[in-house]
Amino acid sequence: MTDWGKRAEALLADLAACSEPGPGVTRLPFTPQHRAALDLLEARMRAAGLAVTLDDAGTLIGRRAGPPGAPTLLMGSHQDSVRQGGAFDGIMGVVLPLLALEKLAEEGIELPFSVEVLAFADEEGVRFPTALVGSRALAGTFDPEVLSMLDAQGISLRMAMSEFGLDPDRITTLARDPAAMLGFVETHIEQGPVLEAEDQALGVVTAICGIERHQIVLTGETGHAGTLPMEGRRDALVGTAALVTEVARLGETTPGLRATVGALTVEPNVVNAVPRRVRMSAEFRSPDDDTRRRAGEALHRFARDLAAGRNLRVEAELTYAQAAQPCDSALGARLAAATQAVGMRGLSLPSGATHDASAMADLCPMAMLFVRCRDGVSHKPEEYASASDLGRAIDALAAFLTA
Ligand code: HGY
Ligand code: MN
Ligand code: MN
Repeated sequence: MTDWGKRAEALLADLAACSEPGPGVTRLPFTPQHRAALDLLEARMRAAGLAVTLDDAGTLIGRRAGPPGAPTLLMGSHQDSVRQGGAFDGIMGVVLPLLALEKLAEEGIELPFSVEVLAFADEEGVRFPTALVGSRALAGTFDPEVLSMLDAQGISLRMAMSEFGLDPDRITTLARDPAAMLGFVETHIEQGPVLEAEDQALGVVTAICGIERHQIVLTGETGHAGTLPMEGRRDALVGTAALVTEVARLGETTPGLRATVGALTVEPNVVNAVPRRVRMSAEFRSPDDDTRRRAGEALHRFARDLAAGRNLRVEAELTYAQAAQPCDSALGARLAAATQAVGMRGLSLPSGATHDASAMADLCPMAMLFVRCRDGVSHKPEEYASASDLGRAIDALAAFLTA
């Protein structure tokens, strides 16, 4: 009797090694680590009898064809990680449906439709200030403008994709025909504490929160830390500190809003000079889009007033936005029934994290299966899902495919 959870755990461990050195997993898109993960996945997909292709958005596609003319069910998630992230976020959603197909093949079960397992290149938006490149390509909502966006080394997304062997100018030809799609099902570690608190291995997602990201740059004047008088200083970091506190205050006082400053760069960033320029990120998330937008607008107003009061120059830009996205209730109900078929209660819950599924909703009905997450932690090396929960998810996906 195959222990599918152990098989998944072993493959996820091999994929976790496709990482930059350091704690946890760091696998950014269009990098040698990405290529190593694709090589591993391609070999496993071919061994499972899938036809494998890499599209020009960098999405690896493993296809099991159904009868001629049959519609296609899309499954999958993202291969990329955050920096020093976990071994399950994203990549679990590629491995589990792949092993569910392996399981059905071993049991000699044919499906009346085609299935594609997708490994999207870039969901996190960590390397480039954009995200969901692959899922938006399939949904036909990809904006070629983002190809000019630069990473921290000044490499454009276009350049990174071309050097990865892709043709970025063909991304807009990748849109799928909605009429030929049955739907998209994404399996993902919960990244939160609910399933663990409810003692459930699996749950079905009701909706994916909306998100927006801002970049704010404050510019003042540097000077000698020892000789420049405190009076009249134009210290960009002191101004930024007030902004950071305001982001936290917005999050702490607005129901249903999560607010985070995750990235900060200081120039000249030396102990004995007054900071001249500071760039900060600000991220707002909410299941309600108006709540999120109001927070972003309030922060821009606060930044303008603060800069005027401290004689600083301010540049505030909304760099990314993704609307909240309800999951398809019919597809979700089928997924919930499949979890109950493997002994779960069929719990449903919202997602505070964003996912490729929110982009895929522009193509076809989408649903998400969550897998329990130890201590609810994610985006850190301690992220963990047990082999038995992985096995339960594979059983549920197999039940879903054969329902
Ligand atoms: O940030 C998120 O919610 C996702 O992990 N990209
Ligand atoms: Mn993810
Ligand atoms: Mn993530």
